[in-house]
This record gives sequence, C-alpha cells and structure tokens, in this order.
Amino acid sequence: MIKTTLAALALAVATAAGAQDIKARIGTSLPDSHPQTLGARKFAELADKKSKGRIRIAVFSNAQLGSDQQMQAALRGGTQEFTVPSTATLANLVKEFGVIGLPFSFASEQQADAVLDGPFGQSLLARLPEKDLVGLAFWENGFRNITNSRRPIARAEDVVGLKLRTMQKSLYIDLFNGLGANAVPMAVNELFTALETRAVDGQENPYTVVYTQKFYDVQKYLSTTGHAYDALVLVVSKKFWDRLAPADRALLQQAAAEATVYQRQTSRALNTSLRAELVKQGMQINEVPEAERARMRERLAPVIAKYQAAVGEDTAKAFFDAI
Ligand code: EAX
Repeated sequence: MIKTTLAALALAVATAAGAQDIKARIGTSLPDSHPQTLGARKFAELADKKSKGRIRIAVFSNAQLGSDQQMQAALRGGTQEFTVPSTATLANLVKEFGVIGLPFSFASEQQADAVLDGPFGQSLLARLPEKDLVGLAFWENGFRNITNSRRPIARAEDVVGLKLRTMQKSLYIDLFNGLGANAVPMAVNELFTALETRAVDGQENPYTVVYTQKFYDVQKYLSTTGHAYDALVLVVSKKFWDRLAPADRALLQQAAAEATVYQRQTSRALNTSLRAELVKQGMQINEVPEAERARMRERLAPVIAKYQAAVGEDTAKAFFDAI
C-alpha cells in the first residue's frame, strides 16, 4: 500500500517536472526512403535530442502498423501515438480537410505553405481534437501525376476507360470517374501488387511515391497532370497528448516545427530530382499541356461543385480566399 502510494507520488512528481520517460510509435504508410518516413525519422531524432534521450519515438514505415485509415483509428483509440496521413484520408474523419485535395487548386508548393501555415490551415487543425486527434503540422506529399501501363495521357480523353487506383476517399473516386476512368479505391500499401498483376492499369501519386514504391517496374507512362496537391498531417493521439506534461508538449511542438522545414525541403528536392531517375528506370514521361489540364478542370466542374458543398460552402470560400 505504502509502496503503491510512493510509486504514484514519484510518477506525479516526475510528471509535474516533465521528466518522465516516454516511449511512443510513429507509423507511416510509405517506404523508409519516402519523405513521409524521412520526416518521421527527423521528428523522432529531434524529440530524442531535445529531451536528452527521455522521449523515444520508434519509427515504423511501410504500413507495418497498418494502413493510413487503420493507423488513424489506432491513434483515436490510444493504441498508437503518431502518424502522418494524407489530408484525403483524414477527410473521412473531418470532412473539411477534403478541400486541400480539390483538383487544380494550388499553383505551387509555396502557395500551399501559405494556406496551410496560415489561419486557414490552423482552423483545419483545430477541428481534430473533437475526433480524439491533435494536429502538429502540415507536411508534404506533393503534386500528384497519373502513371499507367497503357498509354501516355496527352489529352483529357486519354484518361477515359483506364482502371485507376485511387485513395480511399470519395472525392478521389468521383474525380477519376468524372474524367471517365474506372476508379478502384485501395490502400497505398496494396498498390504495387495491384499494378503488377494488372488488376489496375494505373494510379496517381507524386514522383516520390512512384520512385520509392518502385512503380517504374510495373508502369510505363507518367503524365504530368499535376491534378491535385497532397498535404500530409502530422497527427498525435489526443489520449497520449493529454497525458504529457506541458513542457513535453512544447518540446514536441518545437520538434514538429523543425522537422516540417526539413520534410518539405526533402520532399521538394526529391520531387525535382527523381523525375530524371524515373526516366533512367525506363519510364516515359510526357508533359500534359496547360490547355488539356484546363479541359480536365472543366470536366470536373460538377465534382468540384459537389465537394465544395460537401465540405461546407463557408470552408470552401475561406479556402479559395486564402489561396
Ligand atoms: O498518404 O495513398 C496514397 O496514394 C498517398 O499518396 C500516400 O499514401 C500518402
């Protein structure tokens, strides 16, 4: 009895001083070499360094802890601490995150930074606690391009009839069906096999995903549709977060802010340099003319209107005003 009380007291003192040892896990859905995981590793390193080894975050890449959807559920339940989903899958939980992926919205990464780091992005993060999550930062996946094994996409019509894997989010499903493709939603960690067995003809992702997942082994054509900008969100389980001492929360916020600078730089550098690597690996890359991108956007007007309404006209207006 006395022992238990003393132990409880020791824990309380340690907690008050922010001095308890903390072990946590961060899970990503992509390989070690992808900026999603590189950012996670940097965040873990910074947390370790700033806490002098007291806060240890183990990194699990490649969906070892589950798909993006499964990891979000684990964070909510308090059985996993951190993950970094796309705003697209996070939108299944908080619909307002869906605006980020609205097709043909952002013109550059810098524009995305300004919106995400500004009041609009912060207003999205503020919606997470009611879903048992806390958002620490926006990271980058980047502009998404279509790859496939059948033909280059030179005109909007070339998308018609392609079986394309999409993220597990209705916006993406409607988007590709809206362009005349047959959308097949699935988790990204199942995608290589689906491409290899030709269960689907193609998929859409930034250069970093195409390269680090070795899609060049099973896809011939990459067309620079740049149809959507994909942001990732560094999220933490609220159950875990609420148990931390305020000083540790501040330390982790700082680690997240520093990791964000590194993550975005790395993502941008790789999305630039890997294009040439994909050509070396035998992919045929074609530039989609602006006029064709504009035609795709026109075809998607009903889908864009539907999702503007779905996220809420106020949110959509605030988003477009922020761009
Ligand atoms: O969350 O599912 C996807 O295609 C995403 O680009 C990726 O997993 C990042």
